[in-house]
Amino acid sequence: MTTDSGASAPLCVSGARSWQTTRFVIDLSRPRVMGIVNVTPDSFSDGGRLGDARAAIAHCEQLLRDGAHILDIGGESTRPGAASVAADAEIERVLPVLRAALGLGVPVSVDTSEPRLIERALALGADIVNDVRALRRPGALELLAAHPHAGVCLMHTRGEPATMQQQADYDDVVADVAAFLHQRAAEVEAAGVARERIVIDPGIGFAKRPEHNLLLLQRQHELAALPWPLLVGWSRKGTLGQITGRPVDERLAASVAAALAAVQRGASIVRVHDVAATVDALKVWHAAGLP
Ligand code: HH2
Repeated sequence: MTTDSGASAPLCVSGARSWQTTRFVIDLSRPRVMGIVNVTPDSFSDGGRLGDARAAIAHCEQLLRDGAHILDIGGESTRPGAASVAADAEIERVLPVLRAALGLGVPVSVDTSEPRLIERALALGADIVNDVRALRRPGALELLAAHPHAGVCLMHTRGEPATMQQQADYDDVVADVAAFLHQRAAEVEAAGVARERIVIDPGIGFAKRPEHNLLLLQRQHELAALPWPLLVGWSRKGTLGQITGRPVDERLAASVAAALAAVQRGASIVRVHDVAATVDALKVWHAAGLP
């Protein structure tokens, strides 16, 4: 799946896409599963459960047994309406878990926009920065540009989680999101981050109403046509609740279905809570000759 990074590691195998990160080159010729580790008191689906570092590390180990290819550790809830978290608290939550996760032999991503945490995480050897604000906080882009290899995920959103749903107005959401991602990824490249280090994400549920999220899935091929690999996170999100009428803890089947649909429409990486079910579904999908 991955090869150790470094100057001599091959970036692409037979033309297939890959994602350069600090220690690994992730082969994207097969869909990859990013397992979510929320070290937050208030995440929308699993908040509070992994509050202490030991529980979070045990959860990382479980996600790897379940087949996760990448771990994504976050200390800020970004659900609609979430209060902003103080940088010190976020850093304190994430660093001990990150330190342990970096010893588990897989690429580790830090889900943050906070430049002080980005700096500390990169200094520890984090492989990827997953930023829902696409490196728009002052200093964030410079930190990635100064690093030789770290991967980055640039996501579309508008405003801050507390108020973002008030900005969910689009003439053509797919065209708007594609234009934003195209422009932001080009800016990040121009700042010195090589193309093979960048993936893009439409930001399902971020400043979007259910109809916007569904259009982004129905027309996802328009995003997949952009020159950067696509990461998508549908797991347990509100639009799935709206479609199925189910609360957040009963959205497993809906989440797996959405992940498969995203892969079929060109996503290279799916960000999920339920790793075992998603990995099984992708194995059957692959055995059936689907992408
Ligand atoms: N969604 C969430 C958080 N981070 N990162 C990317 N790249 N894409 C996403 O869709 C995405 C993300 C929100 O989901 P979750 O982490 O489950 O909840 P919370 O933000 O409440 O912790």
